[in-house]
Amino acid sequence: SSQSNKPLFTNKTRCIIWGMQQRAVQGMLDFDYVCSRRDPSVVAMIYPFTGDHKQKFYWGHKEILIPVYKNMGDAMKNHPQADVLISFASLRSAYDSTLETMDYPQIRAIAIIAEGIPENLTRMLIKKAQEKSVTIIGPATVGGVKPGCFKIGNTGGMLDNILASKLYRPGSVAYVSRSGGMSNELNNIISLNTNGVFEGVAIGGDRYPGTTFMDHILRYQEEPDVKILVLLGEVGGTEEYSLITAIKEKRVTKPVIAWCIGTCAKMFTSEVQFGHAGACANAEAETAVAKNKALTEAGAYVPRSFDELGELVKQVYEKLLSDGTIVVQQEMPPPTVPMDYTWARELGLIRKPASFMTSICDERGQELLYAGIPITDIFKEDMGIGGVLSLLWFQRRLPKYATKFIEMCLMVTADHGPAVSGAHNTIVCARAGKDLVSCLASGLLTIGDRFGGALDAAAKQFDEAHTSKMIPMEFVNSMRKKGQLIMGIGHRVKSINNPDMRVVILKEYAKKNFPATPLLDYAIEVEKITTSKKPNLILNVDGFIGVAFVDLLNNCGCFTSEEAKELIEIGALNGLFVLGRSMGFIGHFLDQKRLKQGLYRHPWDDISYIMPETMGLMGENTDKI
Ligand code: Q5B
Repeated sequence: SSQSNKPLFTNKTRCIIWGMQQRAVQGMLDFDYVCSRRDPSVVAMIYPFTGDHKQKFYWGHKEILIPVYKNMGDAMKNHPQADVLISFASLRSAYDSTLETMDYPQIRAIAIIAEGIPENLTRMLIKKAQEKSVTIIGPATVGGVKPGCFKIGNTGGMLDNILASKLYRPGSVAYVSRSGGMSNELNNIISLNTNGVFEGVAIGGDRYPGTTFMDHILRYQEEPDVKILVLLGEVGGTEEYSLITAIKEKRVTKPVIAWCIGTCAKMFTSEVQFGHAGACANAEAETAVAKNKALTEAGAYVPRSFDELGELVKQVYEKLLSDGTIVVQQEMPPPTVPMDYTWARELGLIRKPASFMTSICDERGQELLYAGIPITDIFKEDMGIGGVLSLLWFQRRLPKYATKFIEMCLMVTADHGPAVSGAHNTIVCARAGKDLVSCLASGLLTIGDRFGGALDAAAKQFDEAHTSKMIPMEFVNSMRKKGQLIMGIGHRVKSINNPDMRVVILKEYAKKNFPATPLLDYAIEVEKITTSKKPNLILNVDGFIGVAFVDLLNNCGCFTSEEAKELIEIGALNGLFVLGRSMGFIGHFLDQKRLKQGLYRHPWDDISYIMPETMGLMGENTDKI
């Protein structure tokens, strides 16, 4: 239709992309780079669903930013040199956005990728495009490519394909096809049999393409560097006859190699609709066979089958080479574009030590795995929280009695009232208006040697004493001599006279179900000594879980003694209290919020203010004042 005398694309063409198509844009930039373009062909993107921002892309080795605009007007205003718009709009928004695009006179060409735009809307777009002298490529197309200059979106495939088909520099053959997929095949066929592609356009598979075969062929006819024309038509429509007329009228004088695909349609008894909306013969003349025959008669080079297309292209090319019409240019190697990391890895070309290692959970596959066990099996086998914990913390299945013991530990440590350090902190934090995570964290941060975090240290102290065959009395005395508290001994409110039922429950279970409890028995002997000194120096809940867990690790048959030691060393047992008590802390947080408790301020009468000067006044230097 329009602009047939001007090159549609040059190596200075700037375009705007409609849609958030990062992969396509990167593909275009890589193409530009291997074409040795000075600047990227994509200057901006339009995406109405986010605010204005910038997207990062690679330009060779460098990183560059391309602006993304919410409004088309802003993109046009800020990039007046852009004269092509590539629209990745969906079939629902393509019509409106293309109409809007045509309101900007700077745009000379629009490629519409969307498939399925209603034909009546496409016809209205075509009408407006003709009025405005805008070239539309598509709809329902991958676009087109002009080697050395410009590539529309995903045309030509990935970089390896572009390099293999030498699309980084122009050849002498220009083609038109309907299909985008087949255009890639043409890139391959032409590059294998000639000095390469000069330009190729896939006009799209719809019944009403924005530009026709002839629009492009007439451009190619006028382009001195195009020496051979290739047409890949297909069953349906009568467009190929326009070329036949043009050849007859000598408006097209360059050699034409043509083939219409869909000759197999004659093997069917009824009419066949191929993949494209326009690929259906409505009359005998629209069949591929009839069109191939007519093209042959008009003097086009028509192979006997698609398979022979390459050979025929080669024959025509060699003829033009020998008569001097085509002069082969010296090959210049294209600049190298670094390969994308993910692609290189997929091809097995590179290896890199991983920054992270993990050995407990894998979420990448179809099903989540905990220590290699699919989540469905975990439920099928009713492994419970104890089972899950043993997989994630210890990387193995533990016997049922052990996973039940773990669950019991979590249950008994779940809460011990609002007065303990952690719950108190959680409450104060909640009353200061903080969120769940902050309040929970504030509570958890109190867990340590004195409160709730004595499990590992208790396990270690008792185990070392027991392994070194110290009798309980020696152990107690040695600790006193060192001036150290025995971890896991002592409680603020529980005592021999007010036994801790949590410990009673766990003790009964361990004695009944564990294969052996040597360390627990040892700790009970120690407790007898400490409680004889002070009734509150009981084996407390931390101490009990600590020593009982050592017995479990050592005797359940699932761990070597080294593994058991390591688990205690790295703090696994305190994890039980942390996890269990998190339940309580969250409970206290929710409780405070529910009770709408206001900011807590500790009462002055509960704080003893002792200032340094006051202390001085009461000291021995009083008489000097
Ligand atoms: N004495 C737990 O102390 C507590 C001694 C000891 C030798 C000991 C203290 C202690 C070790 C750490 C430990 C976990 C601070 C506790 C827990 C969870 C909880 C909490 C809850 C929940 C209690 C009085 C006299 C002194 C001390 C001597 C004390 N402990 N001797 N070994 N371990 N234990 N923590 O009552 O001669 O008079 O100077 O640090 O296992 O946190 O509910 O509250 O579920 O939330 O303040 O159960 O035992 O005793 O420090 O005034 O000592 O006994 O040397 O002797 P108290 P103190 P003396 S379970």
